Amino acid sequence: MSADTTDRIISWHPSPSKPRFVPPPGAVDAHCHVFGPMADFPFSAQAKYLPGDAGPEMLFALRDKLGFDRNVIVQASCHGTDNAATLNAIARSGGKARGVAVVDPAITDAQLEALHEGGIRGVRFNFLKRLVDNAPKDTFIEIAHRIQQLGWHVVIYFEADILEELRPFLDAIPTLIVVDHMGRPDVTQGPDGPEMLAFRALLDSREDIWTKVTCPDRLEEPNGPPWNAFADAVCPLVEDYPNRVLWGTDWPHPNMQNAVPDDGALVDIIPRIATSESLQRKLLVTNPMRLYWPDEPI
Ligand code: 0GY
Repeated sequence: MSADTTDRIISWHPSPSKPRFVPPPGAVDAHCHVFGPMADFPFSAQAKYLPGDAGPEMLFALRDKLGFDRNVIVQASCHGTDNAATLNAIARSGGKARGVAVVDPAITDAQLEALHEGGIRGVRFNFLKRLVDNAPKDTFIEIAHRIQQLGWHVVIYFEADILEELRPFLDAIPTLIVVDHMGRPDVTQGPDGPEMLAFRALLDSREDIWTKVTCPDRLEEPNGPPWNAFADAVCPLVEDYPNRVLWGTDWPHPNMQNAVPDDGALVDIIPRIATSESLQRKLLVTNPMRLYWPDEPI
């Protein structure tokens, strides 16, 4: 995809509101991305969307405005397997960011070590056909075995309709797994709807499957706020799996250009899904710190 043939997409709010909810000290935005800047970090030739520049300075300004302390930057599909933009953002964070990479199967052990040095602590496997051309399960399993030695985990992005098909693949992953956006269930079915129950069955199958309770804007139609269906469906999940949940903004909200969410409103859903200070601290501080900064005291 080239910049001269396609308009670049802006998918983030120009002036997000200041949230009413004040995150606890040390709060981590555990799912966000950077785009470019393209002049320094060109997008992949296989990118399915061509975003505007949303670099580290913008991300860190939003972090401060929302009252967060740290970021986990997930390599976005538009950068393919070149993690330079993500590494650049981590390097500019002064220790306040770590990352999740997307890697080519041909990556060498030395290159994996360099990613670790650069702050990467996981790899992402993306199964969304609108984002990637293929998702080779056998290759992913091989990669998972290699990154296990670094103490990393696997982040998986899939939609609810392929959960059952993916179960043998998920069972074969030897590391801790984090599922993006709960595997995108239909939250309008409610907390006991079939897709939420299927996802709970996955969580119950292994103690080391975590999830991001993220993206009401992607999971609820029509898009909110107040995202009541999301809050109703997700609140019991946070209560039942309090040590295995993460939260993030998803900024700069890839592909949400037609329904750009206000990041302040997204933060204000936190006390509706994590209803006590204890749950909020686990969701925003203890859990992400255990996964991404295990070397630092909490
Ligand atoms: C997300 C969701 C999306 C995009 C990506 O890597 C990406 O491009 O993750 C999406 O379009 O659903 O989690 O950011």
